[in-house]
Amino acid sequence: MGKVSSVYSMCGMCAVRCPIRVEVEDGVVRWIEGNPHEPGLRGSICAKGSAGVAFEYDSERPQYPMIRDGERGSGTWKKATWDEALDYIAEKLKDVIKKYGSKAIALSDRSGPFTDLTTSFLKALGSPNYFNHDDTCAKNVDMACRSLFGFKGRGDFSYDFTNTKHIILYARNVFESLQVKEVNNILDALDKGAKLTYMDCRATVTASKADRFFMIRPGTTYAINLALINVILKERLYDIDFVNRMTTGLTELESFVAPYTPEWAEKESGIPAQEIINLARDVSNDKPKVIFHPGWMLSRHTNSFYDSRAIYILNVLMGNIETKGGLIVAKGPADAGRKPLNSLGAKIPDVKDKIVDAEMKDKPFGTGHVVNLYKAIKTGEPYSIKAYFAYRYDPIASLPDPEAQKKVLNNLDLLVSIDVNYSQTGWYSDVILPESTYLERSNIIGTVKGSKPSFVMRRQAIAPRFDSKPAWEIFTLIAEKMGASQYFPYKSIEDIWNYQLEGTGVKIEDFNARGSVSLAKDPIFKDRNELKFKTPSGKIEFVSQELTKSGFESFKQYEAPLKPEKGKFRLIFGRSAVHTHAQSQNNIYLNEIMPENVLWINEKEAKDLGINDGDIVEVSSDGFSGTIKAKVTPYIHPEAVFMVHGFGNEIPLKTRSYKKGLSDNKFQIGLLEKTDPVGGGVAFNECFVSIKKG
Ligand SMILES: Nc1nc2c(c(=O)[nH]1)N[C@H]1C(S)=C(S)[C@@H](COP(=O)(O)OP(=O)(O)OC[C@H]3O[C@@H](n4cnc5c(=O)[nH]c(N)nc54)[C@H](O)[C@@H]3O)O[C@H]1N2
Ligand SMILES: Nc1nc2c(c(=O)[nH]1)N[C@H]1C(S)=C(S)[C@@H](COP(=O)(O)OP(=O)(O)OC[C@H]3O[C@@H](n4cnc5c(=O)[nH]c(N)nc54)[C@H](O)[C@@H]3O)O[C@H]1N2
Ligand code: SF4
Ligand SMILES: [Mo]
Repeated sequence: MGKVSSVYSMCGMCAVRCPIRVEVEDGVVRWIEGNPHEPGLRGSICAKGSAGVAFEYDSERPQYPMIRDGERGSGTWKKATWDEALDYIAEKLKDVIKKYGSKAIALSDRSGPFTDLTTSFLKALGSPNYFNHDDTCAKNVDMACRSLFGFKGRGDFSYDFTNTKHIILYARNVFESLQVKEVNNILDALDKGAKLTYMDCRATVTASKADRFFMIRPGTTYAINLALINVILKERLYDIDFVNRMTTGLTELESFVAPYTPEWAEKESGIPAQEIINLARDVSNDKPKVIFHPGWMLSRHTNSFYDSRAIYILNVLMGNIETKGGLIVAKGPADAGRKPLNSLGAKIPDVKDKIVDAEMKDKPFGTGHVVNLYKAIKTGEPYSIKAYFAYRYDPIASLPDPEAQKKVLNNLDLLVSIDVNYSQTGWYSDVILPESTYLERSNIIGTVKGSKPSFVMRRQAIAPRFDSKPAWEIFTLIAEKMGASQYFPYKSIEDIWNYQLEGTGVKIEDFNARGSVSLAKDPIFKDRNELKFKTPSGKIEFVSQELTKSGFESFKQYEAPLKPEKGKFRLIFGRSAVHTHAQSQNNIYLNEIMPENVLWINEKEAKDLGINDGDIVEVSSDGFSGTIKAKVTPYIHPEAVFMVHGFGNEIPLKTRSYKKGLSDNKFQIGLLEKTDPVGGGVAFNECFVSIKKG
């Protein structure tokens, strides 16, 4: 046996970024497990995390910088040195700046604990145009959270699953669309007798573990929520003292929900009125130790903002804010009496220009919506965007309608993808810059908020296998070529770490023992009756001043979702426990477990269409169609069909997944511009398809 070392780092197989311990022998990764020092993790990782070894030793990923050598998307590339590729980028950027100003440069990334690097990079170039993926994920939830609590988003709460008595999940498939720590905590709670209520249009693994499962009509959770609030207020089942003390707008809420009875909700959702009443009474008995999880999936209809808002309101009515077993306000370093990390952008002058969607007409609540970035690229309004970096982000695979997107992206003078895989966006770019993998690089230090805030470090475990670079170096080199090296003066990751940690009392060596540094000895709890929220009133605003000011209502009348015509179905989607979005389908292990997706269809509907389990069926929407195997099952609502997202790869260099399965995004034609009008989230679920035997 060679020399074995152990490195604490962070998994990179999905955006959850679980803490890991990596075992390295003679420079080769032999073993990856969950960081045993992390109490919630207890050494576990998921299948995708374990398959990190297969990802690392795969050669079907970018191995050197590549510059397009043909039409966009033609798939013909020139191998380039880093100097050539970065010179090419710098030259284009300088041209763009000369013609349109620095604000014509945009970047989007996956968000998370390391965005200080990308936002500071843009600041150094003089652009305000930073975006993340959230319009396609949980933007409506974030905006709902902001409207009630004044918080930035859902991340300002953590959930105390371990101590809760009742968890209510709305299309939040926790056991497949997973986060390892959350799964462990929920299983612990269930072991201790907590109840689980789950609503989905389909019976998932999570449904199989639930005490109550509602197979609900697509798009109707809002009806259930309005009826729950109705019962809870009418029967005075809420935490009266907390609500009176901490909220504004209760009277308005009461009169708004009055017509939304359980009997009415039954007609909308298909869930019996008595079940809704029972749920309301049951959770109220368990309050405040209950968690209504605001989920993500509710983010994908046109009523999702108000639906998510209703879920937060239910939490508040339970008085579960800042209580054990409820929603805990996430604490940052300052709450622990500690100095936060220095921002890499702290010494860079502020950018004068406003982000491109700040002055758009008909825009949703807040700014930084990536769909608005697309609008600006398309129309040049309110000003032109001509250069776009997609860093750790694959919009062509994750926003609707790839073909419509490509037309928009053709307006760019420069499109750069910085990725560890060949992504769909990379394949359409002018330049692909390969980042070193999460096992081959270190990141800037990140802050993780929670009841015990901490600083976290992703640390290089092995040398890069190919001619790749870590993001911090890529952005430093571009800044240098753009004449902004005074703002990015770093020569090594240690330079960056030392600068970030200055004055915090934490040193680089402090991460050696367990990979992170906790900033508080014990969980920080505040007195829930003394909480000051970041809303204009300092209270939880059922009637939101900020919404009113932006011209939006605080309560939205229910509108029934469209019912598909005969022979048509609403296309819904979600994850598998063994894949990450569109990035893992070519992984040699994960591909073996799940090489392609199938189409779930209700057995009665299938029978009418003459479709048997395992038949090949044709799925079509507005001019696009494809074939896929049918999974005929009683466990999906008859109005919906379902497929796992992320398949149908069209990049020949990924040979194992090439043309396997179908991409849900391709059916979502016209949805690039269909969003929740207030939250701004993409209304992916407004997609209808026809099915026939193939
Ligand atoms: N139709 C449809 N659309 C969807 C969804 C759906 O289910 N159906 N899901 C939505 C949701 S919830 C989300 S969050 C988004 C996700 O959409 P994205 O954020 O685009 O997806 P990811 O797979 O997280 O990763 C994006 C890219 O990052 C790359 N990457 C991974 N690790 C690294 C790294 O260490 N460095 C670099 N530079 N790149 C890396 C991956 O190879 C991938 O190309 O998609 C959304 N869009
Ligand atoms: N294995 C794995 N885990 C992941 C990820 C991954 O890629 N792979 N990605 C992570 C990310 S970025 C996210 S956002 C989360 C997503 O976590 P979730 O939102 O929990 O996951 P999804 O699988 O996208 O969707 C959950 C369910 O929504 C249901 N659904 C669809 N439409 C409707 C509807 O109208 N009403 C109701 N009631 N249900 C509906 C689908 O049937 C599906 O089972 O997962 C995270 N965890
Ligand atoms: S959930 Fe799995 S893939 Fe995602 S970071 Fe954790 S171990 Fe890695
Ligand atoms: Mo997501």
